[in-house]
Amino acid sequence: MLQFFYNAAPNPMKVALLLEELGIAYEPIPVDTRKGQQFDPKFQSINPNSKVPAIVDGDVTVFDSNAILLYLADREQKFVPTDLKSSDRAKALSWLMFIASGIGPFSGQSVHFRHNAPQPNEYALNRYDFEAHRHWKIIDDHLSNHTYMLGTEYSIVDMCFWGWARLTPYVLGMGDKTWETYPNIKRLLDLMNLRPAAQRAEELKKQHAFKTEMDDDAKKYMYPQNLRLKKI
Ligand SMILES: N[C@@H](CCC(=O)N[C@@H](CS)C(=O)NCC(=O)O)C(=O)O
Repeated sequence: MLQFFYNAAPNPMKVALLLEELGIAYEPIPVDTRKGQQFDPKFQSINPNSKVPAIVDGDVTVFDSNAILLYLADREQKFVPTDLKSSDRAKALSWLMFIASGIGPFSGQSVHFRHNAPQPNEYALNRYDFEAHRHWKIIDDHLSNHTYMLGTEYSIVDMCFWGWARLTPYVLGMGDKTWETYPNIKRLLDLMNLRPAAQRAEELKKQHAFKTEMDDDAKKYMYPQNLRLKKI
């Protein structure tokens, strides 16, 4: 059975949603990153980047969330434009990479400097918050005249959007005001949250008891760079 290495963070949740949409049988395997399980050599042989998600599908191992989305959608020929030369396929690739290389990293750093950094750092927060907003505005503008990210068809690009969009009020530190600024993101998010697969994906984490405390031990695993700064 396909093994799905995950936790409840945005990148694994994209893949949980696709697995649920496809109805593929899978074994969810928790990787508790606050306990340092991402550094277990057995897991590192699956993902040398020591991050979730990753999957093992028979002889095939795939890590990095959007690579997994594309692999599974191609394998099943569902939720992705399959004509490799088509404009729709090119659009899917563009948006997948945009979310992987822009939305994800800038939102992640925005969360870090807003909520987790040991000292306030106005310069870093301003930079990442600015870039997170800039990227989310591009998505919001795009969704002002597209029902789904690729137009009329629901696809893995929407699933990849969903993983992060659920957290934008936290990412941007704006709470419900987020939706006044980004109403089109809210529209698609609400539409997707109605999907039974999205609800099952949200329920998945209840099967496992992930550590919730961000204590010193968790910080050691999550922010190993702090070791270089003696005073933190
Ligand atoms: N580019 C990767 C990023 C994966 C990633 O950053 N995963 C986070 C959870 S969303 C993680 O494993 N964090 C644990 C850590 O950084 O130690 C992807 O899209 O899968």
